[in-house]
Amino acid sequence: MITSGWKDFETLESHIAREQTMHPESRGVFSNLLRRIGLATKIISSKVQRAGLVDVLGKEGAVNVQGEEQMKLDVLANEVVKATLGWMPPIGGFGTEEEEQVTLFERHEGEGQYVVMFDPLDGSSNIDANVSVGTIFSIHRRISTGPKPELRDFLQPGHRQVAAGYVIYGSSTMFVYTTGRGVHGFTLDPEIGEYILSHENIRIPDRCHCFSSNDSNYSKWDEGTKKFADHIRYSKQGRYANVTSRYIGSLVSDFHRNLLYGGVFMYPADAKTGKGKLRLLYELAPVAMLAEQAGGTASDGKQRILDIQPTEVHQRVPVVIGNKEEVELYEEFVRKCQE
Ligand code: AHM
Ligand code: MG
Repeated sequence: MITSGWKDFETLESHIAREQTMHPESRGVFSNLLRRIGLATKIISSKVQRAGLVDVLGKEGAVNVQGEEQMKLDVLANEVVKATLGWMPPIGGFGTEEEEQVTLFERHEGEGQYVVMFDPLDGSSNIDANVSVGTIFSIHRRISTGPKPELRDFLQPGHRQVAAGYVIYGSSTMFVYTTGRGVHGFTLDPEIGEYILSHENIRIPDRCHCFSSNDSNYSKWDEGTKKFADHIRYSKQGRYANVTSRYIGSLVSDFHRNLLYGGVFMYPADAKTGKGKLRLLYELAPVAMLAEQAGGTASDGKQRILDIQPTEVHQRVPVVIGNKEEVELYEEFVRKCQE
């Protein structure tokens, strides 16, 4: 069908090019990088879609740096990301959930300005059941100046990200990203193989429609967290009159749904260990940037996720993310219970 207006056909490529014109000093290096991420995710999308047909379902037989069993598709997605991006001169280094060490490249002068972090296939424990999974990315400009990046280039707080986003492999494949100028979503048209702008300037609706957490962990939460969860789910009053529980167990999918419907997602700390499950650098910082750009926010219960100074690449932190009102309410519940 031919629809009217050039905007109907705005592709990820043209959107990135238009964004680039907002930065007259830009030489297109960063835009190329984003485009290339688009390509990597198209390849992963095709693998995910054919997963039942080719031998990529099931466990790889190895355990990753997190101590988690790797699925074959985790390994495949990681390889695709590396092969598609590793050679690019603007990338000084990258880190992924699947590898303990970050990879550093020695580039020519004036190159290697960015470091990129990925969760190549988030939510992959769901993959054999055909549940939506995703790829998450985070891009920082390097702060070191030598020929090779250093660890501190990766250990930057999330508010310094120059771009972040995810791709959700669901009933359709969507690329959602921000460069700090709003959140934009593109749906992959499988017939032409292009991401087409379908969700311009996404804003999280000002209502708490969904409450998302892994409820089987309830007994492990601290008092403030339990009270907050009970209040949102069971008070059935005012703003929470129509709240509903929704949890997929795939961060990208849970976050994406709440971004579009309004609500709050949390993966709080285990009260005994004080530790969260989700990883700061390649899971939470990117989605926190998207949340803020869409009018929401994200916190570890005490401070903004984007203000946390990372200390290690695979650091895990607790999180509550979604509408501002609920995230602030969570902080208040936690504070009151600690007084
Ligand atoms: P993964 O990166 O190994 O897939 O793990 C992260 C996933 C998130 O997508 C999701 O929010 C969370 O783990 C679900 O954890 P749980 O199964 O404990 O509810
Ligand atoms: Mg993950």
